[in-house]
Amino acid sequence: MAGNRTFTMLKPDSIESGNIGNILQMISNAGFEIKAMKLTQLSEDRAKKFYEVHKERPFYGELVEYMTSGPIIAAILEKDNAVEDFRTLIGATDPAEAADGTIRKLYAESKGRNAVHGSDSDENAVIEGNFHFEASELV
Ligand code: IDP
Ligand code: MG
Repeated sequence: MAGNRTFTMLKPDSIESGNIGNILQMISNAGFEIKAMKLTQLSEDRAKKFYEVHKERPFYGELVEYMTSGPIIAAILEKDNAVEDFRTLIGATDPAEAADGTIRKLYAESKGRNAVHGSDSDENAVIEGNFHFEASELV
């Protein structure tokens, strides 16, 4: 994935609120190409593992409960400078702090229920992509 791929999840709130079409359109309009995508639901064990880095944080339990509360869409996206550009497109973790025009500003409900995930480094993009997809599922 060396620099040109990132990993995203459209989180349960974006599916519940009916915004996945709008969000995928924004991702496409920003120049990202979808290399893999699936509708799936995280088990408690898998959500705990995905967010293990946050296990000491006070919101960890709430985060795992929310991320297992309904289906998600997992996807691998390609674009030059994918990780950084996608973080710019989604905006700050808390929608109250997210820039105008970002996905979280438009569609996130709160700091916890914040519509989308975006990898924070090239290394984590690879780890997270591999967590959700087999090599054979990539185009
Ligand atoms: P990020 O998704 O913008 O990278 P992180 O700090 O890595 O943000 O946190 C991971 C996820 O944990 C967030 O996207 C959000 O869903 C949840 N989260 C982060 N901080 C809080 C909080 O203070 N309260 C509730 N949930 C939080
Ligand atoms: Mg993060």
